Amino acid sequence: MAEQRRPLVSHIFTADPSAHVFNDKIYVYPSHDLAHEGEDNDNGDEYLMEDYHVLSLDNLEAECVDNGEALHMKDVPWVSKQMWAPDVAYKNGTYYLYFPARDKDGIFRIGVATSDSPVGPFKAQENYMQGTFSIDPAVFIDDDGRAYMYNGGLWGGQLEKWKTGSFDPNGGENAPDEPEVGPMVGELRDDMLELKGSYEHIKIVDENGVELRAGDEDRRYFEDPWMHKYNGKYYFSYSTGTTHYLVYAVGDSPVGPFTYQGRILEPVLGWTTHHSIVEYHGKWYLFYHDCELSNGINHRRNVKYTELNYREDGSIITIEPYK
Ligand code: FUB
Repeated sequence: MAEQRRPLVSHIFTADPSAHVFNDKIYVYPSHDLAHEGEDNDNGDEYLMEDYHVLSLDNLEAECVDNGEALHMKDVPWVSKQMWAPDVAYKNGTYYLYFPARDKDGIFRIGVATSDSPVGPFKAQENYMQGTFSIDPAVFIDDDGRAYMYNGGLWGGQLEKWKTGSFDPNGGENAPDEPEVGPMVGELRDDMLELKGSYEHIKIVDENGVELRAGDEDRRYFEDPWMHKYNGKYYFSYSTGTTHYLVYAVGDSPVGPFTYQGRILEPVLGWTTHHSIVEYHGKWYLFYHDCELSNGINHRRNVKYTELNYREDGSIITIEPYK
């Protein structure tokens, strides 16, 4: 391939790409940004997405195909608005689409929809996954077949409103010298439709084993979790939000703790940065978005990919998006 740092498609705006290889093809599950004229704010009100389209590539030289609408908000009984960053997992002949959206009370929850095809159409469950909250689900199936969902996002994503275990509309981030509000992880049931049991905040620690501080904005978790396994280690990666980095932390268990390692991607054009990491034919790729097509309008994004490389010691070589 193909250093493809160009938008994968340009006929629609796309963001938050979750890439997977199914049957030797690459499938990308993005959000579908709408080109409205609304103002941006810290609550993410400008991200008014209503549906999902699945993109696919027969190989990395092939044209990217938009397989059309795979799920629309109107067909999800519990959703009121804002279908944000999705992910897909495959198990036992079924593709499971995980997606966040606001419920009828305006609270972000995680839903799931199923299909027997990787491009859908997907049929949503009647209700959201019980006990889930906040945004940005990413599902990882370990070598032993156990599946884990990672999720959470601050500010518009409401993660900090769940610190007490129930929704507090006035809940805020912790003080700068207190531990960060960590992302969530929960194992999924065998049927992949609900959490199995515990749903806990993940601990991300520094080189001394101390939990990252809420004020450590260059390193603390903001949103956009992803999990991949490389040489037997669990790589938990995420966006730092306010400082616009994609970073990663490594651990020995899929549920953490994870030790902060460094940056994957320097800031891109646009406020948000969001990614996935996938292996294809023995090489690793970072899928991400920026706002190239709209010249920097934060809610009109486009997905891209580039190759991702590791050093001998397993560390990731930081990518400069425009060099
Ligand atoms: O696309 C809406 C939100 O923007 C996502 O959920 C976040 O990760 C950020 O990319």
